[in-house]
Amino acid sequence: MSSAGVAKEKLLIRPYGDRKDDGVLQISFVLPVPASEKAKEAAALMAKQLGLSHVLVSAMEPCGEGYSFFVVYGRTNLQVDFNSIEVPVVTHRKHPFDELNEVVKRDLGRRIVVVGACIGTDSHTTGIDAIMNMKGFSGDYGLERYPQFRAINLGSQVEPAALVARAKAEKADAILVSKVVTQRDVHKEDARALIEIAKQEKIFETTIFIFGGPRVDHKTALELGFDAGFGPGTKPSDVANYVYYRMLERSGRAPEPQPTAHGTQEATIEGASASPSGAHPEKIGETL
Ligand code: B12
Repeated sequence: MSSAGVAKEKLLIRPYGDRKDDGVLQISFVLPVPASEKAKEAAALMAKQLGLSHVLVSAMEPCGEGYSFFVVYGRTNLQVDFNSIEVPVVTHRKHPFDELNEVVKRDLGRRIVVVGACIGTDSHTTGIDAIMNMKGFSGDYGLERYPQFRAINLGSQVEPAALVARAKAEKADAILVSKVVTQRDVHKEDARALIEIAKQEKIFETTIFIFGGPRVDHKTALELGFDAGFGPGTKPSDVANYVYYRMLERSGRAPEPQPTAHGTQEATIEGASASPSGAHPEKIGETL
């Protein structure tokens, strides 16, 4: 059902291999046995048990001692109704660099303070650096470059408590959290710990929490108590615009999406939006 309560027409889709709707897909996995004809048969059996037909083990490679890696093709008769899927995303204006600095100055009358780090034992600095460092990422300046942002990058292996403490000391408007290692869901564990500490330190309600990393999406971030989640390909300008609009929204001044005064286009910031109903309602406002 659409939000207006009108049933949407179904759009059934399935994987496309050689011909549309043939259901052909490719999976890859590791089995904890050395490569052999028997291991190959085990891989085929695994694929059949997953419900695939026309199974073909197209590659088997040794992968460490006593392990083997497989690429297997097969066909599925499953399908999904594309029109029944709802994913939280937001459309709002995305200002270019100079324009964003202007509107921050005009609308907020001060610099936005953001404090970020890659938390826990995670030593991957490149994600948070891409967003915060002067140089930025993919031709897009980082937050340090914005005159209207004060960006404090604490680097990697920062304990959640240390990040919260620094953010509190700096009266940060937003906390930027990066997690790249996701083994055993450590990213979620650390993210939850950070939110808990922020609540204890009484900055949860007044701060914008942003979660990022290669395996982070907006939905997961909302579930963990963050305002927004940003995944692969995020540009610093996505984050800068998100924080500005979120601050306006929280102060009850968010405008309707519309072309900017400077005539630039509206843009979609993938992965940044208000929450689906029910998730952390105390922190969620209207979609911008
Ligand atoms: C470089 C690298 C390293 C370097 C890191 C150097 C550094 N200074 O960062 C070194 C060699 C140190 C390293 C170490 C390890 N690594 Co490593 N590493 C990589 C590698 C090859 C590239 C990562 C990278 O730099 N990406 C480029 C950045 C720009 O992309 P990104 O992080 O996705 O960031 C973007 C978005 O995600 C988003 N984003 C990220 N953070 C944030 C934060 C905010 C607030 C926002 C808004 C957005 C955002 O914006 C960014 C720009 O678009 C990846 C594999 C790969 N090809 O991705 C493995 C990888 C990440 N490493 C991996 C592992 C396992 C490790 C080790 C644990 C290995 C080991 N056993 O010792 C150790 C880590 C130890 C530790 N204590 O953390 C695994 C992680 C598996 C998992 N999912 O858990 C990967 C995926 C390799 C693999 N396939 O196994 N690694």
